Order: sequence, then C-alpha cells, then structure tokens
Amino acid sequence: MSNHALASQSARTDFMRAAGSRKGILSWILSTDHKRIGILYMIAMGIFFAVGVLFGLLIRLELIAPGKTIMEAQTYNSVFTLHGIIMIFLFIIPGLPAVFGNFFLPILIGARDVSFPRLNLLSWWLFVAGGLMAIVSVFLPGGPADTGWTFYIPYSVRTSTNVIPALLAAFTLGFSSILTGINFVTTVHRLRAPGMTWFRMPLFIWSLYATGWVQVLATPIVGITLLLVVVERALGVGIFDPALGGDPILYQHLFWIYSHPAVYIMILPAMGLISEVIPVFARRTIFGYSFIAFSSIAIALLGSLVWAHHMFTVGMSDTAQWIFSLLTFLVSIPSAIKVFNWVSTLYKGSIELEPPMLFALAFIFQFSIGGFTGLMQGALALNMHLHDTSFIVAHFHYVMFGGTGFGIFAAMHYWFPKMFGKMYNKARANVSFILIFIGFNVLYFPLFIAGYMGMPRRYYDYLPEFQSLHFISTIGSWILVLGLIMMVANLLMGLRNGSRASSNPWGGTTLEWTIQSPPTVENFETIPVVATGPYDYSRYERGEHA
Ligand SMILES: [Cu+2]
Repeated sequence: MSNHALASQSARTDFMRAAGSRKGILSWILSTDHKRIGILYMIAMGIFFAVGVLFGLLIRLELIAPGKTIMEAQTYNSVFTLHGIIMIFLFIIPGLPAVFGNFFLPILIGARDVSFPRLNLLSWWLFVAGGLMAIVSVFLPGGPADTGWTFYIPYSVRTSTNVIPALLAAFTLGFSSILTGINFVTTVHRLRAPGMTWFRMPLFIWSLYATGWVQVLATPIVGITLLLVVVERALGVGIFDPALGGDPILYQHLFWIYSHPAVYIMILPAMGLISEVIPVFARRTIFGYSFIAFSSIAIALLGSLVWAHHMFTVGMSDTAQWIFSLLTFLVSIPSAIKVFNWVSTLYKGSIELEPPMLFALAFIFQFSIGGFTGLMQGALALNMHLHDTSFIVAHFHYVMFGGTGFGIFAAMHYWFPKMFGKMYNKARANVSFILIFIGFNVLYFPLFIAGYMGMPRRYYDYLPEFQSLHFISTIGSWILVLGLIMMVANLLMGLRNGSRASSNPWGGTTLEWTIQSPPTVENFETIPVVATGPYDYSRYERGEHA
C-alpha cells in the first residue's frame, strides 16, 4: 500500500484511548506499548528535569556574589552533585532515546513495536527506581552525596555523606540504559518493514543504533566500577583508595572509559533528531545521507578511544598524553561532517522558521561552540590551563544543554502533534524559544571567560574579579528558567485545548507522517512497503511544490 493511501485512512481509536485489559493508571504503568512507555519516560524525566533545573537555579543564586548568599558550603557541594547526577543520568542520557526513541523508532522503520516490549517496560521501572533512590538519598541521615557526579576517589570513599545510595541509583539507571540499548539494536536488525533497507532508514535510527551499541558495551564498565566503590566503602577492601593500597587513577580510567562514550549516548540521538528536522523545514533532501549515517558509527567507535583526555593532569606519560590528544582531535571529524552536511542542506533551501527549526538551528550554533571548545581542550598545553575551571562547565553545558537539551526541545515541538494529535500555540513557542536561547547564552558564555581567567569549577566562593561575570551569568539563569516555564506551560495548554493536528502538519516525508495523529496501538493497519529513501524533497528542488 503506497504511503499516500495510508495518510487518507479515517481516524481509528488512538493508542491513548484504546481500551486494553487494564484500566486507569495500571493501563499505563503496566503497558508494554512502546508509545505509552515513551510517554511514561517523558513524565518521569520531566519531573526529574524540573528538580535538576531548580538545583541549577540555586547554584547560580549562590554564586551571584562572593561569600555566602543562600546556603552553606557543604550544602552547595551536595546541590551541584545532585544537579549533575539528575541532569546526566535522569534527563540527558534517557532524554531522546527513551522518550522519542521508544515512541518513534518502531514507527520510523515500519514496525508495530520494539523487539522486547516487556523488557522495555522493565527498563522504565528500573529508571523510576533509580531516580527514586537518588532522591531518597537526599533525605537519609548523613545527607546527600557531596562528591560531584564523578564520585572521584579517595573523597567518595571517605566522605560521610550518602554516597552508597547515590552509587546504587546510578548503577540501577545504568541497567535501564543497557536494556534500552539491547532493545533498539535488536529492533533495527529484526523489525524493519519490507524495503526498509539500511540506507533507507531515517538518520535518527542510525544515531539510535550507534547509541544502542555504546549503551550495551560501555555502561557495564561504569556499573562494575561503581559497585567496586560500594564494596570498598562497605567492606574496606583496597581497590581505589591509596590508604588501602588501591589506585585512585585506576578509578578515573574505569570511570571515563564509560563516561566519555556516555557523552555520545547523550549527543548522538540529538544529532539524529537534527538530521530529521533540517530537511523538513529547509524542504531539501539531506546533503550527504551516507556520510551522516556513517559518521554516527564513527563517533561511537572513535569515541571509545579518547577517555583519558579527562585526565591530562593526573601525571600520565607524555606518550599517552599526545596519543589521547591526537585521538581527541580525530573524534571531532565525524561531528564536523554532520555540522557541514546540515549547513549544506540549508544552503538554497526554502527555510521555514517553525518552532522545531528554531531549536534545531540553535542546536547547530551552540553545539559548534561546544565542539570548538572541546577541540581546545584536546590541546595539551591549553588543557593544563583550563582543566577543572568554569571553562569546562561552560563547554559541557554548550554540548549537553545547548546541544542535547535543545535537541530534546526540538523533538518535543516537532513530534508533539504526532504524539498527542494536537497543536500548540506557535507564537508562544517562538517567544519561549527566544527567552531560552538568550538566557542560555547569557548564563553559560561568561563562564568561558571566567574559566579562562582562572575561575575554578565547583568552588563555593571566589575572588572579587569574577563577580561581574557571575552576576551576568545568574541573570541569564533567570531568563532561561522563565523561557523554560513558558515553553512547558504552552505545551501543556496545547495538550489540554490545542487545535486538532493533521497527520502531517509539517510536510514531512518519513513514515510517522503517513499515519494518523495520535497513532493507533498497532501503528500501521498494514505494514508499509518502503520504496524510497527518507527525505525526498526533489519535487521542491525542481520547483514543483505539492
Ligand atoms: Cu571526554
């Protein structure tokens, strides 16, 4: 059945209203439908994000002036630790794969669900359990962990705060991520519709596929490492603590052997999403499809060889240092290919600045700043100067928030009409985008300057010469949060009383736009037969508008 015929089918009961064997909340939290699981992740993740943003706001408020502002130094250490743990393990890592990957991966390849639906539900329960463990650790006697999200040794085996619950929370969340990776890799291999060959797959799928392998292969390493810290703390066995004959540098190697590839678990799906949005709103067939597809795989492979660039100051041999420096420069090439191809797709395009496109363009701008400042840190001499300064904080927020965060917002505005069958108010969405974009850059850019001038990260207090930069940065955080609140309020209003959305409000050409909004439980009445590549805008390029 051709794609067009599918679009004209009359609306059937959608997955949210379909009557299953269970009723009410049980029909959600015990559902194995990939779409419902995607939305369950969205709700849980949204709550954790709000908590993470609150902690971020408190950090900025404390740093508005030198000395004590709103909290004691000990509390400050716990607040930035929790901010890091929540934003990394409970927002950025699950963000695109668990929410939008779960909802759209099967639909984009022409399938009815993922390979292991019950395992998929289990991954969500592990996610919630891990999140609750992290939150509970705040209220247990001893107080929340104050080690930073990296749990560096020896402090994490000596501090009296609740490190073990935090470690076990991260361990449990790791399992949720591994199970999601197993599901996605298997689904891409096994459940593609007839004709959906590898080089006809949407690029979001290539990015989820590469991410899935990193989730499966790298996450167990940090899982074991965190368990070893629990054993060392609980049983006093010398593994990492030098006082017990252990090696703290070994801990850093094991930690970053996962955590650097983990940054690609965070950014690759967002890159895939940008490759979905750019052709639709530029009305152009994507430039260099196979280069973008392969660059996702190359990033996953090369990204597992650069971990020690986080450790240039620990006293490694010169040989080891220049090798990891060189590899760090190399891994930037496949990322640059993506940016080049996105910009080439925009060239001569008929660009429509709809809300998803605004967030996607901001992604390209901010990810490029994040990328370039990453390259700077690959240079050994500069790294010695910038290591552990607020320059690093600015760098990873430009990549993780300015990149993946904006990617999540772009995905939300792009797929909202398909997921919920309703439109949000575009004018309000654009205003919220402007506030978020300005707030973000006013918040983080000054931290590059302060860090270059020597402002250390994770410090509760600072020298007066850094005050003006911190003051500007804190104002930025208020503008940003105002924009975030407006964005969420606008989407919730759209959910409540937005106008009905058609099956293809943006003029997309991938499979999700051929089925009704919201989709039915089965996604497709009949499994589609795919005959073309994903982003065919040749009619527009020939000037033959639809
Ligand atoms: Cu790294």
